[in-house]
Amino acid sequence: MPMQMGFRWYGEGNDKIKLSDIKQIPGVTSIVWALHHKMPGEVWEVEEIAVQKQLEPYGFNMDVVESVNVHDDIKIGKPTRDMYIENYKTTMRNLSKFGVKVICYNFMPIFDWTRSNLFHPVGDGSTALFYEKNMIQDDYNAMAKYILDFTEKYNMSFPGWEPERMAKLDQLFKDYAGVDHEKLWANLKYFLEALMPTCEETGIKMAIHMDDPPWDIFGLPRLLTNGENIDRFLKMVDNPYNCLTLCSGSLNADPNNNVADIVRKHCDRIAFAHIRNVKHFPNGDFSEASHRDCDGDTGILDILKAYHDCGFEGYIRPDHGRHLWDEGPGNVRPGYGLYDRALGIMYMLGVWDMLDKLEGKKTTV
Ligand SMILES: [Mn+2]
Repeated sequence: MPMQMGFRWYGEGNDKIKLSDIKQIPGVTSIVWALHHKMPGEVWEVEEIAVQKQLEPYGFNMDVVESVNVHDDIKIGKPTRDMYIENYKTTMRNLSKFGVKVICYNFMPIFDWTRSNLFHPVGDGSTALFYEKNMIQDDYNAMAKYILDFTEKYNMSFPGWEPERMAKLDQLFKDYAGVDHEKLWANLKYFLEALMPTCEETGIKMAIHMDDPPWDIFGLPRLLTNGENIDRFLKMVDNPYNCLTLCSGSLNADPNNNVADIVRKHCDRIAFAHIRNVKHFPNGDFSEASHRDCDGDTGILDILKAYHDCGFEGYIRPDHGRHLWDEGPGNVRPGYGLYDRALGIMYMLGVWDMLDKLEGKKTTV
């Protein structure tokens, strides 16, 4: 099976982009979706999942879910984790009834992706997500307030930034007080070992997303941060269903990470590839950039070549894009506009098609 190109879509009524818009981007086969109204730990019911059959008339598959979020009790290792793991298994079995093949998830304590500015000028009139190192130091409440004020003002929700959870931040920090790196590794192992039989039963791969940014923030441990820790993760539960969502932009926020090398080393365990370009500044700040190789420092061409060389048969999606033209606060999900992701797809498929051609292969969807 050839590589499949995906596009993340937040669902009817929750995303201004229409499926008919996405249909006009050449080469997209897969809508990367989720039930965004579900809280971490809740079972996704069959009737709720069935709504996604709306993708079928457009010829899109629903193979990849991003994300089924993991309840904090599992990450902390509370006794209640077993109940939440059982719920997770039920969700997997329900998803498998609709042909889902990959679940993307993450294991970051409390906070999901973290940025200091959602609409930072890139310099050409567009804006992008930005990380100002000095802004993300001690005051987690200030950072959370910036994100939540934004979501409230524009009446949107971000996965991983549920207001219900964020309202209990101080309590969550207390709950995580004893969870250091080793405890978090052990809790991740416990979670995955419990799920592997259900993966084998349902054929679903669990694909962990890299931590974004790939370093500890606010004193909270982060694990999926570099090549060495990825090696450890894959060995820890050495099962073909224990896979990666290799996010190039998350990893390359640390310029010491060589994403192409990781692709070559672990291609068979990468179920899902996020391709995003990042531009670094000397003071440690970084900005997200267009997918064009020379617009950032991530090595997009090397990464695509690595996937192509190893015969990658998983799913690729453009990760975040810039906000272009009329896209701005209030009419676009930060990082998830239509235009720059569409441009990113065309750039990636252009590279991919040429690599196919150089090998004498016929270009396919
Ligand atoms: Mn990503």
